[in-house]
Amino acid sequence: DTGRGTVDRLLRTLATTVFGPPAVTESNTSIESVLQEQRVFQPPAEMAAAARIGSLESYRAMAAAATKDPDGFWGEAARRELHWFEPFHTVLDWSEPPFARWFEGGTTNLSYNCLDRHLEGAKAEKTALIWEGEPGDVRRFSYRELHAEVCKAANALKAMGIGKGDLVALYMPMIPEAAIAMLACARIGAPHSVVFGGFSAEALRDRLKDGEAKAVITADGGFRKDKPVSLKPAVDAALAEGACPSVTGVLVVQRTKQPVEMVAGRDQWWHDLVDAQGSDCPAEPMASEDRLFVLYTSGSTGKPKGVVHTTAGYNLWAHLTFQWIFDIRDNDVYWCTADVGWITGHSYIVYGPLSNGATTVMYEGAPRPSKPGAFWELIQKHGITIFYTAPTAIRAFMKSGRQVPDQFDMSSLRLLGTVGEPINPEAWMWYRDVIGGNRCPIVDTWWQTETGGVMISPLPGATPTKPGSATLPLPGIQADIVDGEGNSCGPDEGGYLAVRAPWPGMMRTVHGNPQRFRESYWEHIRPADGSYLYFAGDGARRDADGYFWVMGRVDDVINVSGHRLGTMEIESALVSHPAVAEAAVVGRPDDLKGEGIVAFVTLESGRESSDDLIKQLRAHVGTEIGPIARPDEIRCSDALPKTRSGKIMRRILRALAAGQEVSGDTSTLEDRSVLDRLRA
Ligand code: 6R9
Repeated sequence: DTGRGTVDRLLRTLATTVFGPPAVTESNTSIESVLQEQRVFQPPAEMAAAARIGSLESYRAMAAAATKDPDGFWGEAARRELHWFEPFHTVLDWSEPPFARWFEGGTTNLSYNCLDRHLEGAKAEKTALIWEGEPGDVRRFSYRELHAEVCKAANALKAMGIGKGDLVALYMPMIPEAAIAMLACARIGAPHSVVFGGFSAEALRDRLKDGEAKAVITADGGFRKDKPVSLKPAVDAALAEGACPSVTGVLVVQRTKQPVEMVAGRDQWWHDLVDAQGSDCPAEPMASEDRLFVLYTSGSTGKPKGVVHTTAGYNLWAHLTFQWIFDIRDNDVYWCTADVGWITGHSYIVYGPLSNGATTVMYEGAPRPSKPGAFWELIQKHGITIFYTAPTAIRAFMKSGRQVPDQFDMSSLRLLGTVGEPINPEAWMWYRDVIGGNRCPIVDTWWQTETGGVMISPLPGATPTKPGSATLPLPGIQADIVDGEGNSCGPDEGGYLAVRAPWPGMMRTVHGNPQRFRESYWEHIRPADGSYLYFAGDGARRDADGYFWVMGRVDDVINVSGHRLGTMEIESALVSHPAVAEAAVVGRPDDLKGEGIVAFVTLESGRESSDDLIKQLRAHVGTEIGPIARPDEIRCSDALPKTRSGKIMRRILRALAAGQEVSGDTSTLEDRSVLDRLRA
């Protein structure tokens, strides 16, 4: 059902889910406060004067040119911004939608664009990467040094028998070797698949199997909240009993010096193999549409899907968007706090910054009780000028109070960014005031794993900002708010966020499942004119100025602290426990995490609910998926609210989980007494 009524209902539920009353400020953050948000902040005049795109008029002119002649716009950008071994002959082949082919005929290499082309002249000695470990150890790499390290790692991969087209999985902490390994894979044309280090052995195994990975790069462990946390044992568990026969080699970085078992003939130390290699390894010319990486993300159904990105289009999009949204300057020191296990780490820690020859900062740690000011200390210490983080982090900082950041000198900052979830106006204002000293513009960037790079965002020298709005689509992006038939919605009418035309950074397919790619993104909404429209899975509205206000997911995906999780994934983890007969998982508003996870379960007959069992179930989800997926609350009951056709009525569960009145139609419930028992 994609009718208007459903959209409106979902948007209303989402509005309270996402912007639900927080305990963090005195003012009441509610959907009303977002709807009534009137504040507008102009770009600082000096920034506008120096910017590549320095006014709303130049942005509009650029966007209009891109709409009028997309091939001309993208073709010119690709020729200007990337190095090509062979030029492309076709900008876009959209003859078999939704399968796009960009820059056909061309060959290029992402690792070359990120490294080799910066080696001429002074840039070679510029700092490419500043890394700080949680214990405070610092490593710096110039572009020349990073190039040498990447070449050595690429040669090591070759020595392991990895070649063009072989998938390499990375399961790593936030250490320089993670970025080096990604660039080494790209260099030899071996697509990588980075698996977030917080995922469990089971989750890793699923991804290794689905991607038919040939090798795994990992570490003994990493530091988290002042403790070493192991990684290698999870790799061993994932590979145990021949579960992943495609994997022939494991490369292990020594980070924490925890004891690890090395399997003879399979496992090798990075410091043995990589350090012995030569520092020359020419970048492999890759066809534009050669697979660059696979990154798994949660959808509304079944197992996580492997989002496939390809070489040239992704490179161009990460490069251009980074240049536009941060209006990057040669002396900027840029820091994005994401993990390389997520798309934000791919596009905006590694590829976007390096492709632009910028200085990127990578931090292994997180703010923690022993160091609540860890982030601000890093900004002060490294003179960071651009800071990019998630709303969930900002809300946590708000809660602990401004006295923490106020102890640090953050006058080096000139620009702030947010990503991952909607930001409530109060958090936006706090960020601007306390972190940005009321001086730095904020770019609230809306995008997804699937879009490769940012799609909707202010340009810091051009776009007046409104707290809580991601503002306007980037040039070339035909974003729209539509109803179930693909008709554009009017001002302030809620609808689905969609994109009407292909763009270079779009995902190309779901690994091994093109049908799922079609169904998940292109078949929900079929406009009458037969055109293809990308369905993002988010609900949003556009105000009278054309500004986008993203509300959150309209599908069964929940966003916990900016991490995407499918409710179905968590449900199947729960029902794989012998005590559980059936499970339904929903999100509920959480003032820090955006959404929390609530699971309703019915137990197998003969099983009794107890604190101990609940604990076991939480731990079980942790083992099946990872600690981030553990429900905040598990409620046992003897039945779930279902329609007569047997569908679980999640709307009711969402209301119950949020402690709200169950409103709307409940007449389709098969057994109304279930509701009373659940309430009790
Ligand atoms: C980059 C990233 C994508 C989902 C997306 C949306 C939410 C991301 C947002 C935002 C509102 C923003 N999202 N940025 N919502 N405002 N600025 O996060 O990718 O992990 O794939 O998540 O995150 O719901 O659909 P991914």
